[in-house]
Amino acid sequence: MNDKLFQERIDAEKKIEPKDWMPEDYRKHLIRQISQHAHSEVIGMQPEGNWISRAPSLRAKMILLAKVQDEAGHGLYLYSACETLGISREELVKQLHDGKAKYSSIFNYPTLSWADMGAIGWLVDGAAIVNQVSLQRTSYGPYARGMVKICKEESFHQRQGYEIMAEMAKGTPEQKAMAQDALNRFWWPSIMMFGPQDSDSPRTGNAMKWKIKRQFNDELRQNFIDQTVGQAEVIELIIPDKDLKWNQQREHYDFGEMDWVEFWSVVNGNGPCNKQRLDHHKKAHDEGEWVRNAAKAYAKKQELVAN
Ligand code: FAQ
Repeated sequence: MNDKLFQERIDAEKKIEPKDWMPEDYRKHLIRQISQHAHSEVIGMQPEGNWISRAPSLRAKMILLAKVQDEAGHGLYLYSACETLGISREELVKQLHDGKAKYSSIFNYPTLSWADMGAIGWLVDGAAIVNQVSLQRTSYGPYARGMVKICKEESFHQRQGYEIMAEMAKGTPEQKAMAQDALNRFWWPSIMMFGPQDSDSPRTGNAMKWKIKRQFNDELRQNFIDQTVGQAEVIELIIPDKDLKWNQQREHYDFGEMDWVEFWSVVNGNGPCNKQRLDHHKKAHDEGEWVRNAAKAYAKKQELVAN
């Protein structure tokens, strides 16, 4: 196998599997993207975990608990997919702790009220689904198959978030104001999840050539906006973008300019909660060392018994 034959396989829509030959840059690109995706799922548990003990009813608490557990599961599928590329879980976590690997900018914003649980499910999971539905057709087999299962669960997450928003929007004026405030704070950060504009996205070229990404950042962002505007209208909440307007010619919504200075600042570690999120992860990882040691010792013992 060589680069040319590999590209022919990709162009023929054949999946690449762990033991197949692949160019070193393809492997590295996948390790970067899949690990960052895994870190996002796991760090993404923190903003919602903040509200488990303060959920307004037992029903709401059970649903949120299940959702946060799902995110842990998504992290595990993704770390496992990444490990098939020849890198260890320990190394991936180290890259996160050393600041070499990123995670989604969205999780560096605080969750200030119960309505934020609604906004995260509706908008953040909604944006994640748009991206991940596209990634179900990614060229690397284990990543593509992981996406299929993850998307099913994300759909439930999106609906639980939308239900919270819908309930609050038709509640008391104070509840409606909380829902609107959550939408105001989470709208633009959710739009930013799709990454930089295509003209400013250094990874897109290879990602599209190798069919790791199947759609451009701007195309996915537009899809998300187009599908979300109507949902906001149904529950009578206002999207905080004065330039948002249906464009009959394009058959898409036009929308305003994102604050790119804020985007890059958060991506580069200077968002409102970057330090808090990473510190919390490091602490939990250190405190969990005895669990990992016990699991390793148990596996070793089982091996000895078997032999
Ligand atoms: N945040 O050249 P591009 C979820 C970085 S899952 C942080 O466009 P690419 C579920 C990018 O890494 C959410 N960094 O890069 C959930 C690159 O830096 P690098 C996560 C960002 O890879 C819900 C540089 O900027 N989903 O939410 C961001 O082609 C609720 C240049 O960018 C995924 O990870 C950003 N927003 O496109 C969990 C999906 N945008 O690595 C809990 C898979 C860009 O060179 C609760 N990933 N950067 O140092 C992807 O689709 C892509 O990696 C993109 C970025 C679209 C994120």
